[in-house]
Amino acid sequence: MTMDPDYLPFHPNPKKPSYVPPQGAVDAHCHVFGPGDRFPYHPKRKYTPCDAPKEKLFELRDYLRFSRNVIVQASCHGSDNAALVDALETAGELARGIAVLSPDVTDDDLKLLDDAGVRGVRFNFVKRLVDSTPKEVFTGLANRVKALGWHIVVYFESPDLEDLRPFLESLASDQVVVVDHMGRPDVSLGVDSDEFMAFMRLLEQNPNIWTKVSCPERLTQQAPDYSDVIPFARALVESFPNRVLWGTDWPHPNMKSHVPDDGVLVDVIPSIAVTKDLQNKLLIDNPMRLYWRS
Ligand code: 0GY
Repeated sequence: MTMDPDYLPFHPNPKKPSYVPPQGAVDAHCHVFGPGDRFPYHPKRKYTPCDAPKEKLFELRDYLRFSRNVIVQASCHGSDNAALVDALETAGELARGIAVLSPDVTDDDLKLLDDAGVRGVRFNFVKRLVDSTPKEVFTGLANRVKALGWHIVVYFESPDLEDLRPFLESLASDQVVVVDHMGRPDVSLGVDSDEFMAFMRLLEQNPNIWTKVSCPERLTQQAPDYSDVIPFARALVESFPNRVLWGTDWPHPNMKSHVPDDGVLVDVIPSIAVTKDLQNKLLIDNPMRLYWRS
């Protein structure tokens, strides 16, 4: 059943971005939610989203002049990937997916997900979003999806980095690990802070760790101006040009401070990737290499 969301709905009419992305650009972090009457939300979810169906996502993709999406399973659907798979089947070659898996997933389930276009599994460590999962469960899942050539996407907040570091490094010893939203730095500490330097070091020391330079809307302290987040994203793009991805984060679950305008978010791109070469890597070469190898 479709229910009332407990946060702000997505922007109904974003501005047309002034920035025109290169032909073939990929929005590498976005979600589909429901609709709840067809794809019910998980009974133990920590929030109830507003419906954000595939049709709206694909409309936004075209409006923003993007070509492809990477759709990431969010916590509100638990490990029921049905809405994700449905969106992937509609999009065909224009989308790939990141699933959430329960430990009892069968090899047949994995094959179906792979056939639909899933190329990775997400491990969520954000305490307000999920109950904690033992690391051995994640390690077991990582080993199982390795055979399919999938990678791992992790979501955590910066205070948890040091605890997670050994685990992330062991995952990244033989698999790509993509960190959502720059590891969620506290931008008020500044780009030279010990906290952000520790995140930069994680990427420096682990060539299989990538990150998404996304979600200024969640990190900023001066919304709807995102200039306080730009130095963080720019530092990552310039230091690791071949290991960064960009995404809208549409439909922006759990936004309570303001409603992000996706057109404004696209207009941030040339400030974080300041040359055409960096923009091509961020929006095309990197996501195509990771998600469209097959
Ligand atoms: C995001 C952010 C959030 C939610 C989820 O799985 C989720 O529910 O990822 C959030 O609330 O920070 O990645 O879009």
